[in-house]
Amino acid sequence: MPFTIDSARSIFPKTLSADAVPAAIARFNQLNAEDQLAWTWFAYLEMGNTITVAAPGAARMQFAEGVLEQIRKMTFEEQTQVMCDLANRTDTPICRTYATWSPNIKLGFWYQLGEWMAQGIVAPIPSGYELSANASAVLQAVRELDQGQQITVLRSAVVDMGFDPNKLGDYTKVAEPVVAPKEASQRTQVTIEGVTNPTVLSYMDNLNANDFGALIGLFAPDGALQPPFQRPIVGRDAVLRFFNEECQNLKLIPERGVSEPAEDGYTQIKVTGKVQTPWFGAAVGMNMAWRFLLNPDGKIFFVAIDLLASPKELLNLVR
Ligand code: ECH
Ligand code: GLY
Ligand code: GLY
Ligand code: GLY
Repeated sequence: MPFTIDSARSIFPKTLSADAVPAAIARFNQLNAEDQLAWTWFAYLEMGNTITVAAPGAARMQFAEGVLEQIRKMTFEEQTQVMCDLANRTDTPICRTYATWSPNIKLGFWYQLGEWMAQGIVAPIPSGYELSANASAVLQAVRELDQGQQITVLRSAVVDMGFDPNKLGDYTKVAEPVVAPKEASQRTQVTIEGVTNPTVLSYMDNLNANDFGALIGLFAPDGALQPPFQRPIVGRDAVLRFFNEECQNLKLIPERGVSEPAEDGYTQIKVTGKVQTPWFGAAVGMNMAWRFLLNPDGKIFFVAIDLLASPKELLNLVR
C-alpha cells in the first residue's frame, strides 16, 4: 500500500519525543489568566538565571510597536486587563491583532512587556502574588525539564495567547521580512555520521543558510513537514510560508543517523542532533530528531521534527 501523510507520521515509531512538554502545556492551559501570567513571569525569571534571551531586532519590533505604545500609555489596571484578555483569548481589538502575528513577533512583544514590567512602566505581577497550588505544581514540573523543553513550553504559552486565529475569518498574517539567503562564502556544510543522502544534507545546509527557495525544491509537490507537537503542514506552498515566517536563523547541528529502504521504492532516514534558536543561540541546544521519508525520486514526501525526551534518545536510531 502506498504511503500517505498519515502513515508516514509513524515511521521510526520507537522515537521518544518529550511528552512532558504537551503535558505541561495542557496543565498550564487549565490555570486562570492571573495565574498563567504570574506563572510565566516566575518561569521566565528563573530561566533568566541561567540563560539570556536575545533582544528582538528592530525589523521584528516595528510590527508590535503600535500596540506596545497603546499599552504603555494605559493605567496599570488597563494594562493588567489587556494581559488577562490575551491569556483568556478574549475577543478584543488587541487580541485580534495579536492573533495575526507570527510566533516571533508575539515573543518580541512579550519580551518588551517583560522589560517594561521589570522597569515599572507596565503593571508588574504583584510582589506578594501567591501561585495557586496547581500553578506551583506546574512550575515544579517544568523545573524538572531540560532547557530545550522549558523554552518550548514558554514559546507555546505565548503562541497560544490572543484571539483564536481560526475565528478571525479572512486576515493577513503579519511576519517579519524574509532575510536574504546567506552568501556562498558564509555557508557551512554539515556532516552526519551514517548518512550521505544528498537530499538530507542539502535540507540541513539550506535551512542553515536561510535559503528557503532551494530548500522547498527538495520537497515533493504534495510533501509535508511536521513541526514538534503539531499537525503536518502539507504542500509546498504552505511549507514555504512556514519556512519564511518561522524558520529564519535557526542552527541545525545534526550528528548521526540511519538510512534504510522502505516500501515502494521510498527511503526512510532518521537523523538526531541539536538545534539552536536565535532567541538563545548556543546557550540552549535542543535535542532533536528528523524523520525523513523520501519518495523514489529522492524528494521529501514527509519529514517530522521531534523534540526528544532525553539526550539518551540522540543515540536511538532503531526502527
Ligand atoms: C512575561 C510575563 C507575562 C506573560 C509573558 C511574559 C513573557 C514571556 C517571554 C517568553 C519568551 C520565550 C522565548 C522562547 C523561545 C523558544 C524557541 C524555541 C524554538 C524552537 C525551534 C525549533 C526549530 C525546529 C525546526 C527544524 C526544522 O528542521 C524545520 C523547521 C522547524 C514574562 C512578561 C508571556 C518573553 C523567547 C523553542 C525546535 C529543526 C520545525 C522550525
Ligand atoms: N503551540 C504552537 C507552537 O508552539 O508553535
Ligand atoms: N520556530 C523558530 C524559532 O522560534 O526560532
Ligand atoms: N533575537 C531573537 C531573534 O532574532 O530571533
